[in-house]
Amino acid sequence: MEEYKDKNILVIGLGVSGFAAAELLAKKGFKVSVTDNSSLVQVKHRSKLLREKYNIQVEFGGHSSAFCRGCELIVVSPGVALDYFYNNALLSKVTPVISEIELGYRFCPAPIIAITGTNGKTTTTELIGSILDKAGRNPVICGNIGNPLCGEVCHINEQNIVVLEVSSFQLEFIEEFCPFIGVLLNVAEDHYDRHGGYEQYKRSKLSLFKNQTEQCWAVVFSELEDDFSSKINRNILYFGKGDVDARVNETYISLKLEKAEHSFVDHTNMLLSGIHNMYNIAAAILVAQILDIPKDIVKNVISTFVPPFHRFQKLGIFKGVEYIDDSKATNIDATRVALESVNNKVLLIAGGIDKGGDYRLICKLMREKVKTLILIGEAKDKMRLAYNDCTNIVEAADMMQAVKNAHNLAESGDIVMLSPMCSSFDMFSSYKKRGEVFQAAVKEITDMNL
Ligand code: UMA
Repeated sequence: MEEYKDKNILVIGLGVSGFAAAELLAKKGFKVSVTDNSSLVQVKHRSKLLREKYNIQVEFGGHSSAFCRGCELIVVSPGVALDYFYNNALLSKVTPVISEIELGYRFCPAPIIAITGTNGKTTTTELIGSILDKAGRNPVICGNIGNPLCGEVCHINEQNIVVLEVSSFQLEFIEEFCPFIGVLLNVAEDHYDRHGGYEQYKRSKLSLFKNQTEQCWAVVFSELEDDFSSKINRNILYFGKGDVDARVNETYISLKLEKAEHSFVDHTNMLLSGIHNMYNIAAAILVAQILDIPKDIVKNVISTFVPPFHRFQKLGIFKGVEYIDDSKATNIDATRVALESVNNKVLLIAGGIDKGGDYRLICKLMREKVKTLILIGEAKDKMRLAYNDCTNIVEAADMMQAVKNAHNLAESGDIVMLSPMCSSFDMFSSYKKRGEVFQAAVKEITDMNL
């Protein structure tokens, strides 16, 4: 970064990433300014802090050409798509652009384990973090999980290991970013509204491995298309079904390195459930193997690991009906996995902001498993059109109404599940908030002690 010492660096977006990037740059003595197109109270608050503490100039409520022009490096927040800036010629296309994780990487003294994939990133990140913690390896867990890498690097030293959840947005503008271990969990339809299509989305995910050297490792799901592996040059370990390094069977996970095939962990008694989580566990086991972590520690952490909230979170059973909060299912594939993980009939609450995927991909499951689909949010019309011939569909104005409908329609043995396939921002501030509102509605209607 020395080449940018006296140059003008512009941070775009003042969410948590933009704030952390600007603060890091200021602390390291760089000239930085920030622009954000909203005037929300949290943006104003962050801009006040940056001005008062570091004398950083902040523009909020819009991106003006006067403010943006003349910058010599751009640090872009993950949620910002740059098309607007180029279309309105606010930025020159030749100005270098890096993402927040690229900036953090350039100041990070510790090795990084980076976890990406369409689904399962947070669970796997937390699981790897817990294993490293129990093994005394000083993990710092950050990234898309909520706390940006830039906000952590000032406290990180060479004794730490960074466990970084990475989204496709964050990978869009990396240059040197090189994780010691890169984990690719799965790739399914998601974020087409931002990336434009599968090929671009896939390219973004694959860039996780592009700078890896001979010392680095890739931990990859074995059932991805063949051309994924051909684009990864480094030491690869696979997890999945079949004869691979960590093999997921019906009831247990086994390792190829073990002399005789036997269970490394038995997944019948774990708090993590569903086949998707077995793949997440298998990936974590391989990471632990690369880092030489004793097996008894790995087994112990896996068997006691409590899954993060709002991810296929089983809330309880009331009058024979089970309630599941899968609010984090913000794409079609995540809901596919959730439906595949249950055996009973489902009253499914879904909808929100459409992300450009093909809902018809799970028509068969809709027919087989979903008794009634209860639609909320902006994507209602598109989803109704997609599933009209698959299942009974009703609409609800809000979450309380949706849960009431589900509750009234459910019979003993059924499951009421929130698994939206969409992002939440039309009705809620985040998927977490959506899950909390769902849980509050379930609590009110059933009187369960959640
Ligand atoms: N903004 C602009 N101009 C624009 C668009 C947005 O100024 O054209 C501003 C907004 O007004 C807002 C700020 O940018 O003030 C928001 O920036 P951001 O969307 O990058 O959000 P952050 O708060 O920095 O949070 C980001 C991730 N958000 C997104 O990728 C959308 C968080 O992931 C992540 O936890 C955080 O960085 C720390 O790394 C959230 C997420 O939804 C949980 N991720 C997606 C997912 O998991 O599917 C990718």
